[in-house]
Amino acid sequence: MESIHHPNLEVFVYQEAKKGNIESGDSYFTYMNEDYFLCAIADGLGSGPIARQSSEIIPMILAEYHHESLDDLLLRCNVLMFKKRGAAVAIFKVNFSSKIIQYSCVGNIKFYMTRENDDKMIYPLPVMGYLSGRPQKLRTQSYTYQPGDLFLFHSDGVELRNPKSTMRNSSGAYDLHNTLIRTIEHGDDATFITGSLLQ
Ligand SMILES: [Mn+2]
Repeated sequence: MESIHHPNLEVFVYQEAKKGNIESGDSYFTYMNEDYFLCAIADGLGSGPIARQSSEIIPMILAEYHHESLDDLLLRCNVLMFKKRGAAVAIFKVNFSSKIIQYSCVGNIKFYMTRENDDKMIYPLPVMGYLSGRPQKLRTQSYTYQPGDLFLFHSDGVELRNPKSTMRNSSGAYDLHNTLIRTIEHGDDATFITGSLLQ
């Protein structure tokens, strides 16, 4: 398990491969500097190495161009999907000084954010489809956050009946991580990333 522990945030990553495959068709990416945290999940179409060939483009591009806008990053990734199977991709950026999260997603990746003592849950809707190398419509959404807010980010290998109550019943990112490992159905390519936004 990869985890990040920092005054600005705490993050835990879980990934597994479809039963019988060595490699997951999902890829993920995290990067952090003093100004922002960038995080992405890519779910390659198909499974195994073929799926991986598409999804692994995303961490490679983000590692190099993490300073660019989310939509520019997705467009770079989209171009490189040409003649590959394609991938569902979601990226978010946490800006520490402005306390703003930006989110952009094409396809079936989910992001939720909850706040203690507040019944609302942030749940940005994706642009439908997947990155395929064809012209792609994109939409970045922005939200403010407060210290203590909890997020959950996952590929479609994770199925949750009630993400809101699962999140509200956990005491933080690590607790949520452990709860999900215990409760999700295992056996598909799956990635989930839980995080607590701190100062
Ligand atoms: Mn999947």
